[in-house]
Amino acid sequence: MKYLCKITFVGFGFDYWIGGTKLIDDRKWVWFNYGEEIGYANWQTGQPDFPNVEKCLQVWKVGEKLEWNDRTCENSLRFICERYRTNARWFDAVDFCRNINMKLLSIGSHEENEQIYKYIREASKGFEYWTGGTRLIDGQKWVWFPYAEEIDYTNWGNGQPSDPNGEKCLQVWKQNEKLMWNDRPCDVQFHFICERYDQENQRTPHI
Ligand SMILES: [Ca+2]
Ligand SMILES: [Ca+2]
Repeated sequence: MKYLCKITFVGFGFDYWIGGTKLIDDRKWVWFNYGEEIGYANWQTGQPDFPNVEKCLQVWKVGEKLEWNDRTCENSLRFICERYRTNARWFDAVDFCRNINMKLLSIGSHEENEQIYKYIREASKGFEYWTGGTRLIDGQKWVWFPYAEEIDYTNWGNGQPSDPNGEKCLQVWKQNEKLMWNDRPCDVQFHFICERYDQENQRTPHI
């Protein structure tokens, strides 16, 4: 099961993640979804307190108020999230997801393809997205990065994949009200979606 979300306000009880982070350049706090620098801030007294390890923004209940705390991103960032308004080359998208301990989206079944399509439609941020699919290893075999799992379910658009020499990364796009797949050159910039690693599948990445 994959979880789809925008990082806005998710959490349990009185601890909530909000979409602030300084993962982008390790210095500025920005709103994750938009890359905008955070203007208003409501840090709890003494926070932020661990600038080198706590790089995501949490809010929590302090007395009767909601105050801010920097916290390690790994703690409970459990959701697949999209970085809006940002296009990136495939390798940069891989790096970005890795920096937040996630990986680029993989799609393992028709149901997942439909689920992602619904999410993309509702998010309305664009209709061309990188996934973690690539055939960079030998130019032939399509695998999901980073585990190099062979891709078995596919949903190629008409005439795709079209160029084994120049198009080695897997993009999904909206075509005739469906989410179709297309091989594209890895250095083109698209939106992208990161997802969490499967809990059941904690093997060491080997690409
Ligand atoms: Ca803190
Ligand atoms: Ca193509």
